Amino acid sequence: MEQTFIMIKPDGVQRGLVGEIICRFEKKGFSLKGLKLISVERAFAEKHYEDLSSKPFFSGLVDYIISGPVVAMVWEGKNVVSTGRNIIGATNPAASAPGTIRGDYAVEIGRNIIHGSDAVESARKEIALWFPDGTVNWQSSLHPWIYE
Ligand code: DAT
Ligand code: MG
Repeated sequence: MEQTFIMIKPDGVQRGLVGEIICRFEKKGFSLKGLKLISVERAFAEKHYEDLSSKPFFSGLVDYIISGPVVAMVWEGKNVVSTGRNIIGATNPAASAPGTIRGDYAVEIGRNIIHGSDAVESARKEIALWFPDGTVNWQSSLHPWIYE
């Protein structure tokens, strides 16, 4: 089954949105396969965002990600990468629809509270980076009530 990497950024943690965000993925029917509160160092944040290293906002983005602890998670489910992006909303909260996480809780692109992998391949890379010891292999007993 497909997996995605979801990270609650330092502002989401500081603002007390961890429970609310987890709740949305849980209630949707996705399964939590990995979870940790972690502070990362600059080199690690640069590795996570390496595809954006040439962007003018890169160093500010890295400063922001290392400014406090983040909640790193792996969520599993059918089409969880693209559906997870829909739950999160557009990158710029000014354009994120109401009902999405960014649409409901964020204002600025540089404080958009949550990260979600943008493709199955980047999810695989990000999960390997953030969970080098692997994730937890279990299946929810609700599975037959969520999938036909
Ligand atoms: P997303 O997080 O929606 O996948 P992205 O991968 O293009 O977006 O960019 C990663 C993060 O970088 C994004 O969440 C916020 C920041 N960012 C993106 N574009 C930006 C811009 N034009 N100005 C400032 N920050 C930006
Ligand atoms: Mg991205």
